[in-house]
Amino acid sequence: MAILGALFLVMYITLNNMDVGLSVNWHSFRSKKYIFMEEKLNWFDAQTVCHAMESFLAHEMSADENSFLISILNSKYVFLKNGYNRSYGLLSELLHYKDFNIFLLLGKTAWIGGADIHQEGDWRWYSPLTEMKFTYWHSNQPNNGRTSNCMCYYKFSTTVYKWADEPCTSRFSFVCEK
Ligand SMILES: [Ca+2]
Repeated sequence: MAILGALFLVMYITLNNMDVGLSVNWHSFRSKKYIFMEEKLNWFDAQTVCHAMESFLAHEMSADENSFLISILNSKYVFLKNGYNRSYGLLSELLHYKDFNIFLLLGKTAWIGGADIHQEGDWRWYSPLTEMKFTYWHSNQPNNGRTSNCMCYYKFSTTVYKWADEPCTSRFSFVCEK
């Protein structure tokens, strides 16, 4: 019990001395740049925020671009800052903060720029409206008909990220691309 108490005390002191201060950055992959936004917005507001940053929700995705985004999603961590606030970062960035070793793995749903708003079942990249040449739907997705017209990365129980359809009014984190 004493050991457990000491462990909690060490954790408490560590948390209260953390000041990680990570900033959110664009991640480059070949000619594209991606940013992972932690704010939870509906699909339309997410697209508006991307536009304000001269970008779009991630779109026109190839197989390797999709793999890159999933690798980022799988390595996303939340750092605990001063015990209460959160600061987000990537596992690779953690290497720059060797003193900080307490973090939680995030399992996040994130909007990307696919939708079938214009015509049910005709999934395209928005916008501009572009044909979807590569797809990465989960085996039973899209499965929600007219209720769900927007696309996201969803972490399924098999612990893999795949594409899923969700109601556009749901509020999720999102990925912009420029
Ligand atoms: Ca639909």
